[in-house]
Amino acid sequence: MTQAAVHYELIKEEKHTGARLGKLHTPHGTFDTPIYMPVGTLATVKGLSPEELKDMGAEIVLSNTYHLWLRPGEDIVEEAGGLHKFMNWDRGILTDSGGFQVFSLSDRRRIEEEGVHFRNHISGEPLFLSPEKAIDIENKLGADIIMSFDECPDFHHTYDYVKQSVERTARWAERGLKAHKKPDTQALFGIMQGAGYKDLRIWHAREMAQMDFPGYSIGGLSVGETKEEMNQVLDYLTPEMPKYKPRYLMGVGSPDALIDGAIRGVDMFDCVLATRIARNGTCMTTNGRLVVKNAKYARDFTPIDSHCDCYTCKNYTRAYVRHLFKADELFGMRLASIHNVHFLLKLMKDIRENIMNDSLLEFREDFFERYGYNKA
Ligand code: PRF
Ligand code: ZN
Repeated sequence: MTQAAVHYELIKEEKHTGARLGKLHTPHGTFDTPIYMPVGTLATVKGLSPEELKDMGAEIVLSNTYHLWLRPGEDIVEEAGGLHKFMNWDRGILTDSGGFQVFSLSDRRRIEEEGVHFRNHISGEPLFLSPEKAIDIENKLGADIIMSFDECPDFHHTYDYVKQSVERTARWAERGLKAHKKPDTQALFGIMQGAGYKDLRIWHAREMAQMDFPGYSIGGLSVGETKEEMNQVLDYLTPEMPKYKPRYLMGVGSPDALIDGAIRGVDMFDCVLATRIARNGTCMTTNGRLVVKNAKYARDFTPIDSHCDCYTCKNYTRAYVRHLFKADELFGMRLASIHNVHFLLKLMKDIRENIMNDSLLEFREDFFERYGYNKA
């Protein structure tokens, strides 16, 4: 009997919502949930050192099978002693399976029962990825949590298409489970799809629950549907998911979606948004988005967010960060990235505190009001 690599401990359910407080026990530490995972696609959270991430309180980062397979190649990472050693990060790592990236990055793909034929988005070289191949790469990369290989169809794709796609994704999940060689050190999560079709979503959730994965991912959201549509899916989907297993909402991480996802019982989130917008000078603040490049900040000697105690806000002003962006200085991107990642980590901390106090709905109201989500 093998020991599961990751164990979810349910600590508390919020009184007025579906939100839950939990602990995720992994081979690289125990993390409080709901949790936000910064994205380090290529084994680096762009511009930030592991020490900086730790100082901010990041506990688990996401990396991508697809990208690391293309470069430097999973064999080099394995030779280095695995992803943790390779990138000098001794906390949690989760790898996505490549399924989504194949569909979002490459053109001319051909999906078959066996897997997907597509082209390298950098060189154009023909490539093939299957559930077995994805798991083999993930086993070599060595993340604590790995994903099964899935297809992520458009939210508004036809019913017939999504039905045959989700049935195939269920078969791929089963093949991934069989191919997984390291269940005692790496937890393989099953990904659930079904676009906007309730019966398909629920069918898939039940099918996957029977396969007894140590955790479940909700895929196929934040792919062009409205926020209301996403919340509707979560409303009927999370109650179908195993209660004592972690629930991960893939690629979703705008501040409102973190709160609304947590309210519906999601435990884990990741998103490139915070770091991506930081690199073009957009900061998330208590009072909404702030585009620090704007001329109005040229003589603004206050911090980006006066409520924030990140390294950037403790030491630098809007005027200085604006200057760095105007002068194309790399440090500006780093300072904005530090602030944005810190902002989301702090938001998750606030969410957890408000679950503890059964005050998540009041917190949501207040946050949305100040962030500007309630304005039409
Ligand atoms: N599947 C996988 N990765 C993903 C997604 C998905 O559906 C999404 C959708 N938001 C983000 N990342 N494998
Ligand atoms: Zn800050």
